Amino acid sequence: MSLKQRFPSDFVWGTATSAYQIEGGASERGRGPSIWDTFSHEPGRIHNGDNGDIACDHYNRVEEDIALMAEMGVDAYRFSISWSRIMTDGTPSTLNQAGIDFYNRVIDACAEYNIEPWVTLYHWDLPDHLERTEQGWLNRQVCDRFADYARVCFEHFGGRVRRWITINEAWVVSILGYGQGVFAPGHTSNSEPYLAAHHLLLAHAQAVDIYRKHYQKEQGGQIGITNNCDWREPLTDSDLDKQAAQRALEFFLGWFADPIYLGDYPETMKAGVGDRLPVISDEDRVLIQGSSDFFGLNHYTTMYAAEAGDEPVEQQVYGNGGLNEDQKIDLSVDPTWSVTDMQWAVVPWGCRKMLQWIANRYSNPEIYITENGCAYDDPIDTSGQINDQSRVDFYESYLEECAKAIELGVNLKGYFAWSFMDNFEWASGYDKRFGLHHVDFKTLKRTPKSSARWFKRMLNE
Ligand code: PNW
Repeated sequence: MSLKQRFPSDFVWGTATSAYQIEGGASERGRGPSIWDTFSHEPGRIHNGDNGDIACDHYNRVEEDIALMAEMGVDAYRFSISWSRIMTDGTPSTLNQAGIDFYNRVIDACAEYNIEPWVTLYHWDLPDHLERTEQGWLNRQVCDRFADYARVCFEHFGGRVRRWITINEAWVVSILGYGQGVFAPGHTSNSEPYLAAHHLLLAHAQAVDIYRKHYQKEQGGQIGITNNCDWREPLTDSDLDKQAAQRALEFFLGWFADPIYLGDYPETMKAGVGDRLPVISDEDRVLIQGSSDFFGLNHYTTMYAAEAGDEPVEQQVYGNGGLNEDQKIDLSVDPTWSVTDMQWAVVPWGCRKMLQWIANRYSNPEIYITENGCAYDDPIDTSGQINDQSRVDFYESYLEECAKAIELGVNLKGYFAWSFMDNFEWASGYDKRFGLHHVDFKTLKRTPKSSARWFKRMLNE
């Protein structure tokens, strides 16, 4: 049986991007700055001093890009809306028609090729005005701001968009933005991440409430949230290590998925974080619980987890481990595992175990992998080709494990490859390449890599 045949016939195959990472056109036609514009222009924040001013210039090349996507044969395209492009200062009083027109162009191009748009409302680019004047995600007011923004999107695009993702990776926003300070807005705190996360959850829930009350019936779409989680495998068979791995997953994914599917933060987090963890009030619980029509998962890698006990734990920056002093976990990797350019280990079976963990803990929800992929820098050869065999191997091996998960009863309904093209990889700048299409950042020329052709062949099998 071919790989493709191991997936249901209605399985959704797509690729993904996000606004700040690809669009450029940073101050074109009324777009206001976001916290990522400000952050990336601060010296020392981004590798090489890169920023998203031009990025892939997708703002001016939408049609070309979506034609390339269609060439691959995907069913769906996941992109995000830049909040400050459609509302210069983040509030409806600065509604920007040119911004609305731009996203209509994106949706038109999708329609032309019969590609289903999956729209993320928030992929980290908070309008800078809301950060400067209202303290961004630290102030509960942001939830109403987000709800207003979401309403405008449903109103303008909901007639043609059937899939909405409210927030992308609240964990990254909270931990990397407010804990480790490596992402915008660059704070380092051991309490702000929990407050920001609380508001991210509430903002999501308020937007969902509006969609369900005023738009869902008429527009007939679905709305959910996407969280990221890497797999945590117990280092040994000991009960302590098994508990450590479980605790790590609860601090990572349970933090956001437990309130939505089970109604409260995990007990392990309450114990580890204490009064820095906000309490979900009964009123807020009503909004949050059950607020996702599907389970969006971004998954990249796997690490071993072991009980750290009272040993001083190492705080690993860039993802690994969250605020580790609250979790007391030792993370490690097997030195035989191969790693990508992000130094993220390639462990396909971790993806299957992650899916099974979600299925077990949250009563087998419909899951969409809304991102999975890898960074490798493959050179263009003399004939102009990019032979990225390691990326092909990555996709093939992760999809094998997805197929296995489905065969074991996991309700996996779709898969989006991250990313359609090389782009602005946040603090790593343009140095890390995740694309199925190569982008020459001097000429902005796009070239399909071998992996794009592999995908096309796989989808046509
Ligand atoms: C995700 N971590 O980011 C984002 O959704 C994408 O925008 C990004 O390009 C992609 O994954 C690759 O990085 C993450 O440190 C950034 O664990 C960091 C982490 C996870 C995801």
